Amino acid sequence: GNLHAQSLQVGSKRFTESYLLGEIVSQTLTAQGIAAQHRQGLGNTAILAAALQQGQIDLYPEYTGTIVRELLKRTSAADAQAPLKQINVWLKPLGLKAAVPLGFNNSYALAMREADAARLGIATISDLAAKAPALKPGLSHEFIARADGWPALQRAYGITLKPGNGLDHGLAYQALAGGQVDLIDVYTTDAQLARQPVRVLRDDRGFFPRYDAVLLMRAGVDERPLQGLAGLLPAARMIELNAAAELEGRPFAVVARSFLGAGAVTA
Ligand code: PBE
Repeated sequence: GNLHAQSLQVGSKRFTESYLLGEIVSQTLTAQGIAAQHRQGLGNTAILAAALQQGQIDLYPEYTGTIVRELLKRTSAADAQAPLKQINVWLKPLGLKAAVPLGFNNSYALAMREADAARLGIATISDLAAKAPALKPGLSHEFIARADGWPALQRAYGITLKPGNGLDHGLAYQALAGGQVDLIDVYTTDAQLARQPVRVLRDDRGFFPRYDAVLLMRAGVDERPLQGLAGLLPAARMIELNAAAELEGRPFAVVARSFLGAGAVTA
């Protein structure tokens, strides 16, 4: 076979945390003598899922809520809380499995500038819906289009705001700080959340499912060499790694190497 066929292809989505996890996974495999290549930032969820099903990649970091809502298209509230075992029953007909829960939840949330939220008295998404302030949303492209994103959130809460133009998640905090937009979707492990005066609105109706980070792979991939990563990343640790890459500008591979080198995984 060709070079690709001989080494495991690890994919990642186009945001800081996914790049970092892709590096952590590929370095963990390599450290155990398993040839692996990281295909970085291939695109959004739909692109990664298609690449996996078509065999262009063998595995990539994904999130339970994303698997249930976006890949499996299961809409019930109960399904969103399904344990990994149940998720794997649903994944099996697709030739896929999810394994190695990494230890953190990275949920979508809505956020505003702290000053606006305080002035308008908005603490929850219900407050946002009830007060219907004239805010300009700056939502990420994927969030606007996803099954667990804006249209369903709008329906669940009766929000009347129009979503406006989409933006790249990497630019959202800057656009919020600069006043170009007033309401953004955030990921709860974003490094910038702790560094900016933003208020994350409480999801008081429990709209968002859990988004526990796991590795999604083709059914034939052996997850055992990666089992050492299970539970190694509490949210606070993931946020630190995201900060090292995004705020301190350290290369993904370097951040991943120092995490693994700190005795994170023993082969
Ligand atoms: N997440 C939260 C999403 C984006 C926001 C990381 C779970 C995902 O990549 O599916």
